Amino acid sequence: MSNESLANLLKEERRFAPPAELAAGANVTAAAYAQASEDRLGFWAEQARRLSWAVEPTETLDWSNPPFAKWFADGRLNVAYNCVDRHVEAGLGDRVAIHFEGEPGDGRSITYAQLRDEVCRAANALLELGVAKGDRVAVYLPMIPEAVVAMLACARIGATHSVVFGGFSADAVASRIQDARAKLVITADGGYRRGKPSALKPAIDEALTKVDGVEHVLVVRRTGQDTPFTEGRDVWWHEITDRQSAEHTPEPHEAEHPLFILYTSGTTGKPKGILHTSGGYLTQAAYTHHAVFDLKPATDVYWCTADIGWVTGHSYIVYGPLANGATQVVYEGTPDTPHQGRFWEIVQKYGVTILYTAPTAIRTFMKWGEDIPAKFDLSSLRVLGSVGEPINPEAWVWYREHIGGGRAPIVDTWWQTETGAIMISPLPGVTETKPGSAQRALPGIAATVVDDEAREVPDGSGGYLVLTEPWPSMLRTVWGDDQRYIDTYWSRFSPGLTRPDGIWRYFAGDGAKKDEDGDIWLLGRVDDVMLVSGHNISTTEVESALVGHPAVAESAVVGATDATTGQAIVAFVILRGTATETPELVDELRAHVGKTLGPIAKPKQIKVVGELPKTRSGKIMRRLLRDIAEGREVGDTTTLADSTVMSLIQSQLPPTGSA
Ligand code: 6R9
Repeated sequence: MSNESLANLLKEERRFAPPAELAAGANVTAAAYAQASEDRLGFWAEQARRLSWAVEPTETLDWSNPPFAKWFADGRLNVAYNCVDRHVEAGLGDRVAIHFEGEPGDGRSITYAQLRDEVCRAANALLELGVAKGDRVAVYLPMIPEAVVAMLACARIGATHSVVFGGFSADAVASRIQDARAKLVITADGGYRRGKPSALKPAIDEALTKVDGVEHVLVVRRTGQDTPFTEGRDVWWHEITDRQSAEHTPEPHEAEHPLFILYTSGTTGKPKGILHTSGGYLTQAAYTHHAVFDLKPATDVYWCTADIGWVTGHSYIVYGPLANGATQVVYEGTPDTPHQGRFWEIVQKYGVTILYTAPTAIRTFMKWGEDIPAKFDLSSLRVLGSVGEPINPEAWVWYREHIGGGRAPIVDTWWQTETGAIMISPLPGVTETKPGSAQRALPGIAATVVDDEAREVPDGSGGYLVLTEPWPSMLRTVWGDDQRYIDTYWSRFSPGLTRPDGIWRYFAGDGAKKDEDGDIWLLGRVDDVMLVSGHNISTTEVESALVGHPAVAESAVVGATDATTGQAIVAFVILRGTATETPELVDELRAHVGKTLGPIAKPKQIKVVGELPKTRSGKIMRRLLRDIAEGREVGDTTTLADSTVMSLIQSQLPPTGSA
């Protein structure tokens, strides 16, 4: 990448001030930035006091052996006690912790007192099954309350959980169980997806033919479908938990005790087991949930639509919200079952006030049309969050307008499995927001954009996003592979490795630019930056320009090898329901990109398709589209949410070569 820039083409002039009422009563004001920059460690020490410690920490950060951090190392706490018991002890036992909404329409509301009892019973069951502090437990469950209970039961007894997304195949589960050396697996007979029961347990049975060391499989009954059972190994969740005591004394664990491992797929190589520990992780998950969503636990109804199998589910369904005593919705299923208004029906039913979802979902709702949310009462919504990918300005504006009623501020939250919690985001009562920008590092967080030589770029330029100070919820290592931790995240821009300036810089793998105000715009993974005739152009910016045209619902842009320009821009677009594909429209789209970003960014080819290849967490897999654009056989599709998408796309396209 050349020094001068990644693309810095997109001009987005719209600005939205925080609503006055929200600003007046906001949990966090602009003063937090100043306070944290004066005394960063003091700021985090203060945030750690949101938690209940059995032994208060006296140390904040130990960075004597970088890049291996210890936070609050001499403190001891129990994470499950912090998420559940302490709220009951504070007299909030009758507050609803979880409104569970099953896909078939069943549901139950679980109070903090009930959650406490369930977590204690599950913890006692794990102990009966021989699970001890330090053991690893794999969790492979649908989005049901038992998933939350299972994670908290592990945390309570000091077992490290490794949640594997319920959509992953037997092989993917097997490699994760093997790498973590899990002793127990918690699964279910199945879950409901798209209106039908979908089996889970058979994948575990298959996975366990390939790995050893798993002593028991604990099986939640969710769908009641026929389920093979291995005598002696498999145990029904309800049978074992029903006979347990609802009392369990939470033992305090060290702040640096491993809380969980979560595997990130990565584009190459075997999945990395990202390790998170207890005190620092919970501190930042709780603080950011309080600050970024302005959570008022007594009155808000919060809903994060992520799956528990992703980091967003860990930090913003389980640990952050529960540590803060929130009332939240947990929904099992898909957004279009039984109809395309299901999300909005849920918002209306529970009076959801804070909604946290992903750009891929928002673009899908745009494609379905605004008349669908318009049928529901969404007036309870007061803060809207976005996570997972850069959000295109047009999708941002649509979200604000058609879901947020033109009032609710949007917080575009940048973070990663590795960062554990939100790092860059507007604050809803403080920030004047800009559609498409995550804007500014949160109080206590240091982020910037550097060039190839690790020099900070001036405002108005692009480069690589780096984090320049350790943070409480940072990953501690890659499970079992310290060297890979150093190589992947720290070697590119840090001292002793490649730089003499003494600053440790965490390389996130994302391209970014700073605008004239110093606000940060994320430009996608650096692998997704195109080099066209010597200019760096980000796929994100071209995609946003396309989505800015009224005929386009979604787009994915790749750089294909080109003899004259190095790379040529190839765009795949999904049209909105009202538009039809014509050569004139394709020309118009190309001209529209040229007008928005400049002629250099005009796609050489635009291909109209019905679907885009996405991972199960909704990220577009551009690598597969590059295979198509370059006329290669399509590579590994095992992490796609829907494995048939690639053949569908190919069948919709004319033979390679034509636009
Ligand atoms: C939380 C999560 C991390 C990658 C990250 C970046 C992309 C996430 C984003 C965003 C732009 C945002 N990403 N949030 N890009 N704006 N608000 O998604 O974790 O699954 O580990 O993915 O997602 O590329 O590096 P994870």
